[in-house]
Amino acid sequence: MQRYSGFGLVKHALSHHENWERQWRNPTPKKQYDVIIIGGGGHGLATAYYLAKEHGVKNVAVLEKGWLGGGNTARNTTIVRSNYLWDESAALYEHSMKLWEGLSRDINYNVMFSQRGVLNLGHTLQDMRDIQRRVNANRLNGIDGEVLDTRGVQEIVPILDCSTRARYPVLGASWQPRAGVARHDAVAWGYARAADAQGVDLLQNTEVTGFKIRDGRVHGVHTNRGDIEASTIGCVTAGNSGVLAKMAGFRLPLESHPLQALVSEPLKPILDTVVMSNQVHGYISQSDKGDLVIGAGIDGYNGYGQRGSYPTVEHTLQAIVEMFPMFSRVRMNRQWGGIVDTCPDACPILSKTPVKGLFFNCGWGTGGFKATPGSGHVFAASLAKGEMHPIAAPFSIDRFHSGALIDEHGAAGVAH
Ligand code: FAD
Ligand code: PYC
Repeated sequence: MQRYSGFGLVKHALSHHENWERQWRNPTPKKQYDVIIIGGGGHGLATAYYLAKEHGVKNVAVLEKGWLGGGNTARNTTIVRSNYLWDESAALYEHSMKLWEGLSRDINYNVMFSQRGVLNLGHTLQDMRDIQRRVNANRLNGIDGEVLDTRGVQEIVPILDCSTRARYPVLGASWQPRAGVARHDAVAWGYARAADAQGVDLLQNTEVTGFKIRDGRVHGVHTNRGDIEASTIGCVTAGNSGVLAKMAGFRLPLESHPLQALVSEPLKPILDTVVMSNQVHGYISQSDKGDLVIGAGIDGYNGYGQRGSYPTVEHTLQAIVEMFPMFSRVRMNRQWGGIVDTCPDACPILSKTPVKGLFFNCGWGTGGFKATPGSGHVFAASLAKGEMHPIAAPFSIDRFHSGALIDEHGAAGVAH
């Protein structure tokens, strides 16, 4: 990490950014790489970083049609947790959680990972049964979790309306203390800088427009900056994955939906944990800047516009005000949307494809930010070895033929 003297800091603070050191190079694309990663979001950048660092595969390019992190990675609400129901997903998200716990040190970049805990509220007897079951399953998998009653929830969040007057009274919650939030763009920038330092070429404004496929094997890509060869390609394009699969000549069981979020004006510290309610249908945390970070479900229609709609905003704020009446006079500052790719079983796809050498990492839907380190780590191992890593293997597209689906609709939470 670059060190500045006190004088250097003052000079740079007043310099309007002239002569600031670039965090990564802006290389000209080579004609050939060993591995191409399509998509410069967190998952693609993490994949490139671990490929270079852990597998010694350094002749790697990340091709990003826009700017690094400009997809869902820098548009999400940054909730990180690993309290998923089934063994396969618990293993994947907990692998990620452990990497989160050492990430700032590993990539030498402060990703502001804050383990402030996540509450998933229960409002009905069935919610509480599901919570009990999920927490039991989590504990069997060595994942921290507790079932709280109404009083336990109120102690953690005194400003939540836990009264019996509430339309959906709070009967309790699952509580994962190691869960929390992180700074999303720092995650993209941190992985980008670390990958670049390992020799990875980060190619922005480079859009993949087609694949070079011969005899059932991939040989490279067509881009708006010319053709680039590679015999191993990882496609990590989130909401656009269906479009890329079509270019490669197959279909994936994905739907692309807008998912939006909004932030309020900054407030003094008032909420020091994350609260999610599937039933009332909203979730909220407070950023270190003080804004309330708010979201809810996907927009019901399919689309590729990185924008949302008024009805979802209104519905989301109704839910938040219902749970936190004291926020009714807070003003909203900004709203935005991303495009998420949802799978029928609310689990991702990490898989080989019908085209040899072409792998897909997608279908994270509304919940992939938390998986960024783990997904990159196991996907890199899969690309390096040509075989899916054991943690990734259950998420193959074969499950849609075999029927071995992993239904995580319950744990996927509010946004589904
Ligand atoms: P992205 O960051 O979307 O990266 C994919 C990249 O591929 C994009 O940059 C795109 O430009 C690029 N690309 C696409 N097509 C091409 C092409 N043809 N050529 C080159 N590049 C291409 N998850 C959580 O865990 N917790 C949350 O709290 C949470 N909240 C969310 C809130 C919102 C509003 C949204 C939208 C999502 C949320 N998510 C959350 C989901 C999470 O953001 C995503 O699952 C995750 O960021 C996906 O990361 P990625 O790197 O796969 O995709
Ligand atoms: O997966 O925890 C999650 C989440 C929260 C908001 C959007 N996704």
